[in-house]
Amino acid sequence: MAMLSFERKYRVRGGTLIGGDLFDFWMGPFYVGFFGITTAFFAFVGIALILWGAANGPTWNLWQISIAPPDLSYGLGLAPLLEGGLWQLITVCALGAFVSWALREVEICRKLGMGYHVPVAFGFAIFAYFTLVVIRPVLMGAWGHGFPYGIYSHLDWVSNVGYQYLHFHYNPAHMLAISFFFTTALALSMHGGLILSMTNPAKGETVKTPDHENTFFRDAVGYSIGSLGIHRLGLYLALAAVFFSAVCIVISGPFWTRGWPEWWSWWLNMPIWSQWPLGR
Ligand code: UQ2
Repeated sequence: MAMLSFERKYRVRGGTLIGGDLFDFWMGPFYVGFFGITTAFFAFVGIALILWGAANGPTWNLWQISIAPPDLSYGLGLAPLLEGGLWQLITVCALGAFVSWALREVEICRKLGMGYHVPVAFGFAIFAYFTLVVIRPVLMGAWGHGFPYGIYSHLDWVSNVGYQYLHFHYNPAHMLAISFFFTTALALSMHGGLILSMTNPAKGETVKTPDHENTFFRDAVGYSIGSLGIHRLGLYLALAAVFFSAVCIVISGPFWTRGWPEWWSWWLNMPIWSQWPLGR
């Protein structure tokens, strides 16, 4: 079905979670809905607060603008606007906008009778952000453990927090997250390469079929996961990467406060090693 007639057929009432028909309309190509309004509201207020914070800051250099969280001495209390209060309000706006966007995706899925895979996947990204700026700071007793909102400043934060645990690459959840990121890149490059190779035939050749896809990988590695399976695998790998990223930071501080290399003492201290060399 041509896209224009498809959209005419499926751009129908219903599927809304809240507000009934009130916000059930489109603006140009974009579905609005109740959560389109709340997304726009939180995004507008959040960006305005960032601009106001920048105007009260020392620089307009885009790389150096930064909105810092409150000092640790404020604990989990509210801070004055220019001493971290802005960061707190901006965090509320960011979460409001992200969750609104996810719920707007849910409404679109419902209209189309589709599964909720896209909003669920986006939910993992929101969860990772929530872990950084809410769960971990709450577990550690101060909003000051959140990261600053700035291009360079958030990179410095990641570097400093990493070195605080001496060597983050010894964090087991960090190891898993990185492995999942790399495997995601491997799977997507295999999949992208395979799809382009069979849909871009040489002049005079026909577009190839799923049988070609399967046979290529059976010949190459003895196994084909299938054209549906590769997408399930890709989604799983990407979500696992995000999930273990959230785990690796939330255990740093609340669960383990020393250097990550030292965590591996449990392995070095296993009783079995005192038996070595065997027969001593
Ligand atoms: C596949 C398949 C696809 C694919 C790809 C494979 C026809 C279009 C890429 C190959 C995938 C395999 C062998 C699994 C790789 C496992 C990991 C952990 C990277 O079989 O089906 O569909 O795109």
